[in-house]
Amino acid sequence: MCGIVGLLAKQTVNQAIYDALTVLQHRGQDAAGMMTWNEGRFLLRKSNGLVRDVFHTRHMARLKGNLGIGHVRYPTAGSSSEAESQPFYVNSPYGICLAHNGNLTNSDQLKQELFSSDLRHINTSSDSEVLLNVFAHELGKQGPHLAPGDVFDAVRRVHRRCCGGYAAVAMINGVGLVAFRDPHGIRPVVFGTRDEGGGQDVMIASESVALDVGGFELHRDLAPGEAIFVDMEGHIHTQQCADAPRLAPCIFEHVYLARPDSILDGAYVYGTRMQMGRKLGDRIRNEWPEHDIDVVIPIPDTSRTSALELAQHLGVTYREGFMKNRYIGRTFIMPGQTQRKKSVRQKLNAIGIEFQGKNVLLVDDSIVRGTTCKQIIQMAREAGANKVYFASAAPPVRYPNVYGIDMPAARELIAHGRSEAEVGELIGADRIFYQDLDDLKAACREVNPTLDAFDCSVFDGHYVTGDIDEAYLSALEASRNDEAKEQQSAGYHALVGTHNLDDDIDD
Ligand code: PIN
Repeated sequence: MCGIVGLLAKQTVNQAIYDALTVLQHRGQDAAGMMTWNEGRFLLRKSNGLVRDVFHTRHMARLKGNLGIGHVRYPTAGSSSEAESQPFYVNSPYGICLAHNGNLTNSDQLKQELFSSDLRHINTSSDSEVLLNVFAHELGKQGPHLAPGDVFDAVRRVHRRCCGGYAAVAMINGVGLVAFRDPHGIRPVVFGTRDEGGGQDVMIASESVALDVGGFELHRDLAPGEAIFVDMEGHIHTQQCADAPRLAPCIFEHVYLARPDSILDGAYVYGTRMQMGRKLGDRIRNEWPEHDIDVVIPIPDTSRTSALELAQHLGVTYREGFMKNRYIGRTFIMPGQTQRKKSVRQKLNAIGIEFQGKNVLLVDDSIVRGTTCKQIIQMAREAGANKVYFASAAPPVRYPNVYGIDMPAARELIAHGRSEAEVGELIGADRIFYQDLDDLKAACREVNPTLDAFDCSVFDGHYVTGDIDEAYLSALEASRNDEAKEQQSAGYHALVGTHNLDDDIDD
């Protein structure tokens, strides 16, 4: 997953984009980038690392202009090389740059088409470069003077060619800011405005928190298949560009990916997580009315909201039994299993008095690979717990994600092909409780009753785009399991080491 932002303002945008990227940092900590447009030229700074490490004062000073886009990346397709950090740029037609969150599921086929029919070369393994080139090619079919309708026609053809989950923001040299969302609205994107006195500024971002920090008023989410075009005067144009749009947003955004203070598709994530806690509490009480749980302990941070509600609903004490080192990155989001394993103990420490002699119910947002929760259960035992029960606010994650979340190999998922009880045993829990999938959907609908369908593929193996088969999943597994990614990454770093001119030419 990644975070994207676009801004057209009456004043320099670099600081506001930087601030927005900082609040979207949870969506990707592997690389960051910003491209601004100033007097007919694009200015770029992108590199591996956190936002605060990528942009130095000297870069910011050179990122001039009142129009810009930004990106934070966690790699899904392709490697984690600097060459594949975003935004990407193409010089024809007009000069376009683009930042993308999601994953194209027909990227290989598109790449071939781009080369043989559209005469375009893709120089990385990133599907975002593919998306940009498809958009550029389709835009090139419109006349030399782009009207809003021309931009929307191009997006319409992008939707016809591209499959998968994608939310993208782009700048067209001298024309304006564009964003579009895939016809199922799998990945989120919102927009809003602020009036600083000199006129209207428009921001587009993955999550509403980015708008909050900049003082923007949230207008709404882009509808599935919809595009927004902001012209150079700041006028907003929107149009539905998909033939058969149907909202089915990724439910995992509510489980874990999004910040709780974001509002996605009209649902406060904080609220959906509270409901998840209630539903799970109900399930535990129904399954085990005579339970002997002494204390509910969240595994920080994401599960706190659900765990607190779960405890209250169950009538059990809630306690903070783990302290988190806030200066360490999220475990889930680091590339490579070796790194993930190593960081758990650096990240969390148990507070002995909350565990000694007690039957504890640990709550996490989800169980994905099962490696960190196994270690955490072990830590709880070492801290003196009597019984250690484990609750997941999400159902078992059994299937790979193909829409931009890094869960590519089924065999890396602990619940793949296993029962709930088998997972409990493997992670060393005395008893395990999972959320029911219908309850998870209901939790989101309690907050926004109009949310009808979701992409729940990681839980039920049903891929809403309808184009995923076994062959696709096997190929994905081969190219994107942890081992393959570690190797790929090493190769790219060596290449970048000799060819990276970023500091010289771009910033
Ligand atoms: C971590 C959120 N959350 C913790 C991410 C662990 C799965 N993992 C998904 C649980 S935080 S494992 O709150 O953002 O810090 O199943 O792969 O072991």
